[in-house]
This record gives sequence, structure tokens and C-alpha cells, in this order.
Amino acid sequence: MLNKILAAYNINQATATVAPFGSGLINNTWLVKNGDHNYILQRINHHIFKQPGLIATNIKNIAGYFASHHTDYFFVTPQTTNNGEEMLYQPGEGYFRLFPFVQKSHTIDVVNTPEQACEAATQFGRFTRLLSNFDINRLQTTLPNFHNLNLRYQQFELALQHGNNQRIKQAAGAIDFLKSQKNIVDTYNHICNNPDFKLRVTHHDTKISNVLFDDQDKGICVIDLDTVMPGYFISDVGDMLRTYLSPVSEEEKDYTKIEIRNEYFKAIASGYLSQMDEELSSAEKNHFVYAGKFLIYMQALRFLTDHLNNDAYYGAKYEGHNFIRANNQIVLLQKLMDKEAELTRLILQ
Ligand code: GN1
Ligand code: MG
Repeated sequence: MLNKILAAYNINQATATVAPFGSGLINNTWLVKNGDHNYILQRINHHIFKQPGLIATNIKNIAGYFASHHTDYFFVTPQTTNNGEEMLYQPGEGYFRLFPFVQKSHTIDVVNTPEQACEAATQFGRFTRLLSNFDINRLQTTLPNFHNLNLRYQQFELALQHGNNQRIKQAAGAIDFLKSQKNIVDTYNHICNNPDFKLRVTHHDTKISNVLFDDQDKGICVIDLDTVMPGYFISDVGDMLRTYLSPVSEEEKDYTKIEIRNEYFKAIASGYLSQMDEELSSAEKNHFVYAGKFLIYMQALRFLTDHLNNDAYYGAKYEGHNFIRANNQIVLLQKLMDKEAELTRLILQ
């Protein structure tokens, strides 16, 4: 299968090596090495991204905007095939893209220092800021309702009605907790109706592995633009808080290791606000900690919903995998809420 794809990009199959790369849950990624040239090959999961062409359109339009307005921004675009296409469709296999591997760049999977958190937050803030005059109406919605918390709550309620009965019984504690925090959904609804909250070009997947670093550990740019869509800043800040504050990830089964680290919170805030301070309204800034609650709560809902739906979306590597992830996110949410007042003071200093 991969041979045909390499051929479409004029890569010599005899000399190239292909190895799985990264740890995403949705798309498949490989590192392709051929002599001095390295590439990242990606298969888009078209059961989830039902119109992969929209992703290509967004990348093309954003690339065009950077090329005419911010020529110094380093922007990684996919290579075209022999036929001049940005994506390669393989019947039965799906859609593939090939990116040049940026020389001397690297990505990291886990945030190890506040400096890395600050660099990443700077890059995500910078991306949105540089595109603040990009016409949001030109941006395609690649995943409708992706961060619509109302819809995520409705999907959770549907799973409670139609999901796996045994799992629903076992998960009673987690279900009750998430229901008890529904005020997080209410706040989201207020945000959607509040003109002080603006829709901007939003990345929607701000994990650390979506930032390219140079050999001095400075951020170069953001990558993985599949979910770039109009959105609220709470999506991007929220996923950074969700994934950088704790020393352990959503996969951790020992919940005592979950922790909210103040110095990482400060690093995210200072990096993001170094770019976005003038863009954000005071109402938005007042919701900086809420952003973390919003995203962690949504992820807990999504993992639990998937567990109740027999792991149809995320899949499971072991029995109860998504239940472990959901409970992990619930503990993270509780620990963030314990520190809400303290962290809010830090942001308003
Ligand atoms: C998925 O595939 P990956 O790991 O980049 C998901 C995100 C979740 C994340 C949780 C399209 O992202 O929304 O936060 O898993 N992406 C999609 O690990 O559903
Ligand atoms: Mg992604």
C-alpha cells in the first residue's frame, strides 16, 4: 500500500524507509527517510474528517495569506503529487499527505520544562494573532461542532439512554460527577451569546507535539492544521492547560500522580498573552482558568461517552481504556477546580 503512495511522490521505494511516527489517536503518521530527505506521511481518518478536501483548502488559503502578509512566518505545506494534487486518494485506504520534514526541527511528546510550555503557548498565540485579519468566513469547518460543549453534553445524554447498560451501571460515580458540573456547559452557552467573546482562527489541537522546535528548543511554528477552524480562545488555551499542567497524561492510571503545576500555568499564560494580550477582551481574560475547565470537562465527557458507546470513536487498547481516561480527566478537573481562585489571581496580577 505505502509503495504506491511513495511512487506518487517520486520517492524511490527501494531506498526509502518508512516507520510509524508520533502518538495521535485519530490519524496515522509515518516518518519516511530517503537519503538526505525526510518526510512526514499522514493518512487522514476520513471516517472522522468526512471531507478531507476542506482541510487542504484551509491550508492552501492560510499559506496564501502568510505568503502575502507575513513572509517571515515559517509555514509547512504538503508536497504535491506527480499529478499536482495536495492529497492522494487511495481507494479503500483513504487520503494521504506528505510534508517535508523541517531540517533541524524536532517535536516533543511530553512537556518537561515551563520554558517549553511558554514557547508552545507563544506559538499558538502567535498563529492566531498573525491571522487576526484573515477573513474567518473563508475558513472551512473541517469537523462540525468539534468543540461545541452543548453537543458533547447531548451526546453524553444519548449514551446514557442507549449505551452499554453494564458500563452505565459501573460508571455511576463518574456520570453523577459530570452531571453535577453541568454549569460548565451553561457558562459555555453564555460565552457563545456574549459579543465580548470573538471567533478567531483557532488551532483546536494545541498539544505540545503540534509545535515544531529548533535545536535551541525555541518554537518555530505550529503544525497539524486539520482542525484549524473558527473558534474561541478557550479551545486553544484550554487544551494547553489540559495537556501541559499535569506531569502525567490522560493515559495515566495512577491518578495520585495527577497534579496542577503553578509554574506551568504561569508559563502558558505569559507565552500566550505575549501574543494575544491586546487581542483578548477583559471578559475573555477573566475566563482563562475557565478555558481549562471547559476543555478538561469536554474531554472527560468525550472519553466517558465513548466508553458507554463501546469505544466506537477512540478505540481501546485494553478493556476499560476510555473509562480510565475519563476518570483521569475527572481527577484533573477536580484538581484544577481546587486551585481555581489561586490561578485566577495569578492571571489578573
Ligand atoms: C484526538 O488524534 P489526536 O490525538 O490528535 C482528538 C482530540 C482529543 C485527543 C485526546 C479529531 O486528537 O480532540 O483531544 O484525541 N481529535 C479528534 O487525546 O477527535
Ligand atoms: Mg490532531
